[in-house]
Amino acid sequence: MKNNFATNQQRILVTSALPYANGPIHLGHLAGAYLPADVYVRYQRLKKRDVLFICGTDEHGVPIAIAAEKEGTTPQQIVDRYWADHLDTFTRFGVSFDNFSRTSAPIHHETARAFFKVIYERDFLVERTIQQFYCESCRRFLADRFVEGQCPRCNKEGARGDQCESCGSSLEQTELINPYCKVCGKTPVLRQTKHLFLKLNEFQDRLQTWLDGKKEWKENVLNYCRGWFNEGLGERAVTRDLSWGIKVPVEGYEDKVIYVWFEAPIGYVSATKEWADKMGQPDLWKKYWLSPDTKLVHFIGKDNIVFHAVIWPAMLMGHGEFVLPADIPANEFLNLQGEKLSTSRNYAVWLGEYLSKFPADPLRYYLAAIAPETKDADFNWLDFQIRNNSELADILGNFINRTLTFARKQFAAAIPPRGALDARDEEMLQTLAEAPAKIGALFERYELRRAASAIIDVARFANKYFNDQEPWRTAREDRDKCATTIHLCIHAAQTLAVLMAPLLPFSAEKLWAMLGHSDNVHDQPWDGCGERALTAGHALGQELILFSKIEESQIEPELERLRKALAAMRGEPVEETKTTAPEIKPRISYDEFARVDLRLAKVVKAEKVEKADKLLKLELEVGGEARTIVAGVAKHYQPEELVGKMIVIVANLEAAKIRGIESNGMLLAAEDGQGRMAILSPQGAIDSGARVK
Ligand code: B3M
Ligand code: ZN
Repeated sequence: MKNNFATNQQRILVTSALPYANGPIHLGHLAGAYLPADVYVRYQRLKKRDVLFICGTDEHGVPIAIAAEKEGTTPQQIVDRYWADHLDTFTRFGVSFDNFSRTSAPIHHETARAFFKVIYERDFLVERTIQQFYCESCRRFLADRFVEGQCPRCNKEGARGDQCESCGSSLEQTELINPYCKVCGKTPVLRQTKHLFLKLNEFQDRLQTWLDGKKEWKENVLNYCRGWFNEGLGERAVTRDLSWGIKVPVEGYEDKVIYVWFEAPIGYVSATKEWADKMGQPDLWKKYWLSPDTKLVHFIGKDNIVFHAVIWPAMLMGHGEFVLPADIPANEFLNLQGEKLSTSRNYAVWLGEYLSKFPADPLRYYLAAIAPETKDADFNWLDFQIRNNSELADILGNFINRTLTFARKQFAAAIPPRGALDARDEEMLQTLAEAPAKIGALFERYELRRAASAIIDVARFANKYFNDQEPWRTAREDRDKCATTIHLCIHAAQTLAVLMAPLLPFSAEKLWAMLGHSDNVHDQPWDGCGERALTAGHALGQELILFSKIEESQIEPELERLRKALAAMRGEPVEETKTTAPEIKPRISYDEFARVDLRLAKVVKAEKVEKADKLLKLELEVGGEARTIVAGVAKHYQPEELVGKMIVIVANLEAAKIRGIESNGMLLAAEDGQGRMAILSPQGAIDSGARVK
């Protein structure tokens, strides 16, 4: 039902948010706008749809101008460096853009100015004179982030002229308390300046009606827009007093530039034009942008929602010629080891650095498996290691490996013939036949988490089939049956290669070659890939390890670096890592221990304790009795993860009032020297209230 792909819409234009060219790409970027888009595009290519994938760097705006001043270089030099860096790291991560352009390109300047002119001529812009901060020592107006000060909402220092990062409020720069110039630190003065404002208010009704028709959109995106509509759309300044940017094409505004958020989305159009030029067919871009049949999909992170789902569609409506977005699957944020990312404090995992140590596919897999689709997600190195080792290596990789090793040993590395089928064989074939439609539907709806686990499920099923059919036994007792089993396992491997191609493109290519194919796995048809017949006698290729295990020694340095960055961020001394467990306490008698009444308890309800970021309030059921406890586990567990779980509590601990809540007991959890925590749970089925001894 969520699949809004009408059959006449065979043309899809996919964009990923244009990353700012003032810093390297990190995992937060990937999880938000790049990996989901790439997987979607790769899938659509296998579906043989006409799909075009467009991106490029966002090279204007205040942060880039400031960075250049700080480094004593030009903005152009900075953006040149990062454009090349982004293209390189995206390519190595397997992001398959059809064109990766940049907003400093002449074609973008032309396109953006022409767009702006149309909006101006259609009377959607109005001139307003406003008071703006001016730095007398730098002799310029301080646009947006050039001015900082104390936030009028949360009182934190370092709020920027457009937004406070601490509390997230969007601000008018004149609201800042004790404002100062970001470059020289002096207190600015207010001066008059004129700007052009987009009459966003005139679009509110049309936008609302348009969005009302987008029932299948993600709830987070729709909610966000509703919030904006409820507040009422106002006029928004779309020009800036800056020198770095695209000159405003209106008389009297020659010394001002177009606001970066006005011109950046037009970059999607210019990047398509640039692609068409490169293809030698300059008009080809029109097929995508000027046709109402194009399904335009913008992949973004949640901080970009208002610009893509409200302002950009208003601009498109005002312009009148271009297709409107068909979908905007925005993702939530990715945290890192339980904390918010901070690029300025180096509390981030940088893609380039990752790729210098690990292959791309395990990260693609892990980011898909934990994708922040409906709520913020957490990147955790240990979890990354575990999922790589236990899912990619032990399930998917192992199945491929045992199948191909067996085929080499028993059938001279050629596909054995398929004989009579038993019920298990039929079941295997049916699973493979159904997999493309099932997994395809998930890709179609951008459900990476479920798609990743569905792919592993196919491999898990195939592994079980291998075990159940016992080919090592039938190799001696029933050669035909053994041949059939291995034939079907290779069939499963071939199906898996196509199924995993959108998510694990490099491993899919490797596997395709291992199966003895010389063509490209990314050119195969998705439809029917589970039913594609195998030719008996076809020679298999060279066996390779598909997924290597990741060792603890490989992730330890990563954790160490993040621990240090975090300590520095908090101004704490950098502690040396405790690798040994804490010292054992003095011995006690059995009787002393026996006074502690440990019981199993079932978590019925869990919720955060207000204004206490470490605490969860847990409602428990202990052998038919209800209890409430407060536990300091909120940094490590989400409330919903715990509901239904059986835990161990100290049942006879004296009651304590914690944040006004009476806590009757304490849960048992283990904690190590690295800040990790694990709640203890029983193995096996057992009733709550049972005594633990
Ligand atoms: N450069 C903001 C960001 O990277 C911005 C996106 C532009 S998309 C047109 O978050
Ligand atoms: Zn200044």
